[in-house]
Amino acid sequence: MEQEFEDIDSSGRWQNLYNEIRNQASEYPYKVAKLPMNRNLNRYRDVSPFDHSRVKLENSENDYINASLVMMEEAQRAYILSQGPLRNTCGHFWLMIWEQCSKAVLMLNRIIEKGSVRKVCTVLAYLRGASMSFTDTGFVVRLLSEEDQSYYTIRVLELQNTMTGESREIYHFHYTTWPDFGVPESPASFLNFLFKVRESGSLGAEQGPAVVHCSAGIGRSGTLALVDTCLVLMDRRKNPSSVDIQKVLLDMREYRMGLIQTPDQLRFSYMAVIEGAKLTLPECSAAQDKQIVMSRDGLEADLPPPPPPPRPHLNDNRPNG
Ligand code: PTR
Ligand code: PTR
Ligand code: PTR
Repeated sequence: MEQEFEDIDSSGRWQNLYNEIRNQASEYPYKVAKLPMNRNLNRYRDVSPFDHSRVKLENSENDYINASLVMMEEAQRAYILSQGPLRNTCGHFWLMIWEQCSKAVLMLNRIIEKGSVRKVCTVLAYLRGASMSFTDTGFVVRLLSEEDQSYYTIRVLELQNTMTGESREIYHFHYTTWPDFGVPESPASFLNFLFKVRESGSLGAEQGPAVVHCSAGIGRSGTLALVDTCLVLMDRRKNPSSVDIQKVLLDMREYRMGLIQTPDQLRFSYMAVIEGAKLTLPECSAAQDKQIVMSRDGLEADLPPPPPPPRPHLNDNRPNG
């Protein structure tokens, strides 16, 4: 994979490769997204969930939400990739999290993007510290704790279903420095975030799928899901070099359109998988040296020490998080 990466770099082929992937990606119908009654439930006209993999709300008159279930069977990973909730879809968003038994929300967009304050609203009301009621679907969200790091924040939220009186704790992992159509500052910082998410157990097969969103839920969310799945596959297969990033991306695009939005996001995914494999695959002996270098230059250098888990009893010890 590293050789492949260097070859593509030296021949300047990222744009071509990205175009090829776009051309090869399957197209499936997304008729429900386009129904007139669902028009104002979509953030972008050109980003719709395919009918076959859309997440359906169960306890709602209209079952539509702009979110897709991405199932990577061999890796035993499932993710819900979603658009950033809109003012009028926040209640649906929490309903989905409840019904799908998700343990975490991974938010990869910044609060203000392209200077648009409008994107601030919505799900982020809890950032202001208050509890927030979503009366249309009957949920209340409270902020229980918050740990700020230099480029991400981990929160624990209480999600209460007012219909039943039950409450659950939900992690909110917020990557605060990844611009849309851009890449994170380094593979090390991104991997550090991903490993935090894994440690929480939120991506484990025993949980409902984690909800990953950015603004459209395709560029940055696609990058995270791709890197995570590739690293799981490299770990599970006897021959890690058989993992083909392009093929995994095409597999993922069967479930949601447009995953990875720029050649540079594709290139970044390669770098993150290559670096991540060095950190997580113990059989590579070179990995050990590299890990030390990386933790000095990459991880520890730009990070305060990791926070204690927000709620110890939530932090289970399942392998592979
Ligand atoms: N729908 C617009 C588009 O397709 O470009 C973009 C948009 C819509 C952006 C709503 C933000 C919106 O947000 P909010 O309700 O979060 O302010
Ligand atoms: N029509 C929008 C645009 O091109 O700006 C759709 C869009 C927006 C697509 C953001 C992807 C975006 O990035 P992400 O999926 O990372 O939020
Ligand atoms: N804003 C995006 C764009 O115009 O580039 C919206 C988009 C979404 C474009 C999906 C293309 C998409 O699919 P694909 O990347 O497979 O062509």
